[in-house]
Amino acid sequence: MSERAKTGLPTTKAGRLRQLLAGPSPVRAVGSHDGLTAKLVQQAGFDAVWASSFEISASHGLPDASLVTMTQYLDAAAAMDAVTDIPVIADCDTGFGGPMNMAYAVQRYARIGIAAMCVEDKLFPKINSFADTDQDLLPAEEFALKIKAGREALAGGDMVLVARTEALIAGRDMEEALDRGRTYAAAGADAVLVHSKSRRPDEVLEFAARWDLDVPLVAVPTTYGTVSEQELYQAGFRLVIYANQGLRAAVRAVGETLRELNAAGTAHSVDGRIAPMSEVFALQGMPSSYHTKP
Ligand code: SPV
Ligand code: MG
Repeated sequence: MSERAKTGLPTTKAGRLRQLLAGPSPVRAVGSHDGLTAKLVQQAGFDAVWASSFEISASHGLPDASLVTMTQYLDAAAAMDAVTDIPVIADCDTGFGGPMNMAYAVQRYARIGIAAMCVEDKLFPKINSFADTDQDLLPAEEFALKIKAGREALAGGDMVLVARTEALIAGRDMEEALDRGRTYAAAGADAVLVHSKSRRPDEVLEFAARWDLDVPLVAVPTTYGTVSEQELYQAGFRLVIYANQGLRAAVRAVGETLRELNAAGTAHSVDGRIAPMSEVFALQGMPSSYHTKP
C-alpha cells in the first residue's frame, strides 16, 4: 500500500477535488487551454485548472461553438493534466452529442485521470454563453439521460461529474433553473453549476438561497465579478471558476507587444515588457544549469 493510501489521503486528482469540495473554503479554478497556461494557474496558487471550451477554442483561433472536437478537447485537457499536480476540470460543452457520446467521453477522460467533467444543458451545437444570440436548451429529462449515462460509464470511478444549467443564460425563470439543477442531481451529478450573464450576483445568490439539496454549487463570476469568493462560499458555492482571465490577459499583452514591435522595428523595443527566456525555461521545467540570460 502506498504511503498516501495508508494515511487516507486521496490518491487520485478526482479524490483530491472531492476532498477540496468538502473543505472549509471555496475551491478556486482558473481557465486554461494548454500545458503552459495550466502551469501558470498552478504556480499562481489556485486549486484547480478549468480546461475551458472558450479558451481551447480560442487557442485554435476558433469561436466557442462546438467546432473543436472531443479528441481535441481531450488532448488539451491531457496536456494540462500531465504537467500539473492540481485537478483538471474539463469543460465538455454538451457532452459531445447524446448519451452514448457522453458515456464514451467520460470513459476517455476518466482513463487518463482527469478529475472532473462539466457538461451543460444547451443544444448541440452550442455557442458560448455570452454570445449575443438566443440560446436553446435540451429538455431537462433528455439532459438528465446524459448525466445518467456518464455516471453509469464511470462504473464507480471517482471522477467528479458537474452538471451545468444554462437556464438563466437562456432567459428561463429561476424555478426552471432550480428544477433543472434538482433533476440533474437526481440523475447523478456530483455538483451543479448555475451559469449567469447578469451584471450582478443576485441571480446566482437567489439560486443558492433556494437550493435545497446537499449537492455543491459552482459559480462562474465573469459578468458579476464584484462578488467575492467568500460571499459565494457563504451562499453555498463550493467551486468558483475564473473562466478566462488568463487568456484575456495574454491576448491583450501579446497584441500590444507585437504592435509595439511592428512600430519600432527593433527587438529591443519590447524587452521591458516581455518575460526573459529564463522565466519560460523555468516554466518548461528546463534543468536550471541550462538557463540562459535573454
Ligand atoms: C468556458 O470557459 O468555456 C465556459 C464559461 O464555459 S463561459 O465562457 O462563461 O461559457
Ligand atoms: Mg465552455
